[in-house]
Amino acid sequence: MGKFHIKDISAYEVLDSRGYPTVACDVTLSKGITAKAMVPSGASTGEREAVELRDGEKNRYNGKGVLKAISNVNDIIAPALIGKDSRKQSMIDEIMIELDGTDNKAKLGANAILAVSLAVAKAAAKASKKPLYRYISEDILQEQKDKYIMPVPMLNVINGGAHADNTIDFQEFMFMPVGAKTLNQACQIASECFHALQKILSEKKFDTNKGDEGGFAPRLKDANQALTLMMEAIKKAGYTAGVNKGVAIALDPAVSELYDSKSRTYVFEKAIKAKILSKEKGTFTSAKMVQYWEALVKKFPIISIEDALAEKDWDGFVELNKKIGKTVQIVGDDLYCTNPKILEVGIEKKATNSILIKLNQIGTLTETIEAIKMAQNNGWSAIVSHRSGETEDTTIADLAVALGTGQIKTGSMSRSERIAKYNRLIEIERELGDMAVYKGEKTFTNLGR
Ligand code: 2PG
Ligand code: MG
Repeated sequence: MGKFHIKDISAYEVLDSRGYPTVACDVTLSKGITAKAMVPSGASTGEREAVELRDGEKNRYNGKGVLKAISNVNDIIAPALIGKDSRKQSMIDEIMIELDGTDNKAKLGANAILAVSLAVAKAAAKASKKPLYRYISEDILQEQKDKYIMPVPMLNVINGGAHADNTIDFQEFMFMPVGAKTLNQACQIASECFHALQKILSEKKFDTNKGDEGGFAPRLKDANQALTLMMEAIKKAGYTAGVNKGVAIALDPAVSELYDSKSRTYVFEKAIKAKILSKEKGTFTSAKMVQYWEALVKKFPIISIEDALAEKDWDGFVELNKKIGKTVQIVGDDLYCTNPKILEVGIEKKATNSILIKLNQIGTLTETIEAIKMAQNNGWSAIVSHRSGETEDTTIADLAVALGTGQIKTGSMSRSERIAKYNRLIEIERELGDMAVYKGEKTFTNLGR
């Protein structure tokens, strides 16, 4: 057996950033090289995501244990992969897809399969003596690059929706430091704006507690108020707010969470509960939602909106993309669930102009890369993303650089599971030296901006 052959695969339970169990997996190659991967977990999940297998035993971790997924790795996946060449990523992923046999990885669990898929890639990278981003680029994609694109980060500094116990129905309000010259400088700008926001919030007597992704979770009135505070913070930190200079704003309202399929309306439940809106004022039709976004992007320097409509509201997406998609990035997250088959439908319908990429929504590295490439080949952007439940695993940083996505969404400027990804990007940029390119405002030239 050569040094790339898999000798052992061993999975076990670890904890994610919310303190819930998740799958970790160690892969050992024949000459003793080992690599570990850990799987993240979402809270506002899309209905068509691959299955995250949980034990459901109420007396253990409130049913959230992942021991079944772990035994699926150790007892079913490991015997099928031991002895295989770790560099054959697509073959390895295909074996697991076949072993599972369902179209949503319901039998073995996407959490089981992904842990193995990523640990195998990391082990092969180590055995190739290459950093993961270079291994993915040169060996998996078979691309020789003289420049690598460093992603512009989307930093989620105000958390609401399913990620925070406050009054804001929309989930994420993000800074995008498009005016930076390097990723390193983007982190500096983001950190300064984040801390300016903290000062402003506490001066105005708002809560500076944090939500799941390390952004603030104040009890605000509405999106308008959140955006106004962000604009103040950008200014206070000494930067300009703008879509093509300084700091732009990106949103993920994640409104699948607000959608009532029966009445086909969006219900702002948190605002209604907090008596900020009446039931009537807090209930939007799809057309009203589209109008709302059209007005909001005129008022604030918003460059990107993710899940602006619900995953079931395809017509609403098509309408919004028609109205503002020429100048605003319209991103589908719950809508596509990183699934190349669903993405194909979106491209056909012109439902959005961008896709959010989350490895655990689909469950293998190979299918994730397929989704990114499909988007890029159709002139769309693909944004690599964390989940609200994360670990210290930094694979997504390497993936964004390897695939040249130009954008990454990985949380706020606090909480180590988020910062770990920024620190990995800083490390990659340093290692690449002149080979690293931060495109900044040029990221959105396809939008006529
Ligand atoms: C999202 C994500 C990550 P979750 O909706 O984009 O920010 O949240 O992981 O809870 O689905
Ligand atoms: Mg989302």
